[in-house]
Amino acid sequence: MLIKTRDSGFIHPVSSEITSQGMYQQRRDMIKLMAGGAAGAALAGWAGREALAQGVGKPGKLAALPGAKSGVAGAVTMEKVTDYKDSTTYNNFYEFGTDKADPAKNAHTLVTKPWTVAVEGLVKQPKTWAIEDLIKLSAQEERIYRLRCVEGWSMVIPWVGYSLAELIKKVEPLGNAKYVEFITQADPKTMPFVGSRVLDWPYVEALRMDEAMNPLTLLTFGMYGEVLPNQSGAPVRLVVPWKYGFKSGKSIVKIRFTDKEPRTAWNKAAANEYGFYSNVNPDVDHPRWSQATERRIGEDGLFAKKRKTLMFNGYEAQVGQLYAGMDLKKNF
Ligand SMILES: Nc1nc2c(c(=O)[nH]1)N[C@H]1C(S)=C(S)[C@@H](COP(=O)(O)O)O[C@H]1N2
Ligand SMILES: [Mo]
Repeated sequence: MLIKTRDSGFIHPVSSEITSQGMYQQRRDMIKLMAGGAAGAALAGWAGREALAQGVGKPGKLAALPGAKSGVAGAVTMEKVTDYKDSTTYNNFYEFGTDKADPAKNAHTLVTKPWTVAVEGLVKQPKTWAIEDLIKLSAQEERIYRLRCVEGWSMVIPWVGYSLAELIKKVEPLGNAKYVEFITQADPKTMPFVGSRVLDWPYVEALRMDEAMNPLTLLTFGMYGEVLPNQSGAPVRLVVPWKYGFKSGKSIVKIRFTDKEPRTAWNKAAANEYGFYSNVNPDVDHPRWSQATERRIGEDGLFAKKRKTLMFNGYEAQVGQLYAGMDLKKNF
């Protein structure tokens, strides 16, 4: 169901996402029931093919991008890694459609070569980087992060990249730079939903400078030892593991240093629902649903238990001090 937001009058599909998530789960449950039960050979065959398509996971055939295991505190979890097929077929990338399956189907039209990232605003060294040079700026690390979507699902992914702090140090922010804004690609020729009124394009996200400098904030070029597939934000995205997934902008083309808190795409769409900080917090409900639990993608069977959502997505030891003294109910 599409709903109208009070703030903007824009139609935005947050409620429909919840519905499609529910349908996805039902379908998976059905498949498992049919595969296991006495549903007959024909159905079992279909379920088998469907399971294969959903995928027991091997990375695709993209270029290798290996990274050494990260030494950053908290950057590697021992939890089971989400199947590649699951994490690359259940995505939010609204430039390619609002259904979770749309990005995997549609993002092949994204042109990732040539690609540049302009670093601008309040820095001593503004520069437009060719993606090839940006990749080489620092050593690639593999970090196994949880990423939790505001809608209540999560994944565990071996990302490849380096701390955004490496780039920030290189470009030398001026003393008055307080925020970093991430502007992503918005090309109506290659992104079929840019031009739809779902969001105010380009998709923009932002962090406070100290959040951007935190070593956990990953400038990400790959996953599972390969370059990012288009639907996951090729050729470069952010992963900010203690914040709701939407803070992790995909297919970044511009990084701008500012002195004022930037307006972000989801904040513009519904300010009462999506605050600037958007830290994962089980104690602060979204106005339309609880944030206390989550569903791990790949554990969505009929009897799978929901997981308890952790404060700062489990990264409290690493980032809790960034918010000392702040009222997290106000600064949600
Ligand atoms: N450019 C862009 N970046 C985006 C989005 C988007 O729609 N467009 N969706 C965000 C949301 S809501 C989430 S949950 C994550 C999902 O990342 P994943 O598909 O790799 O899991 O990407 C974020 N980055
Ligand atoms: Mo999300």
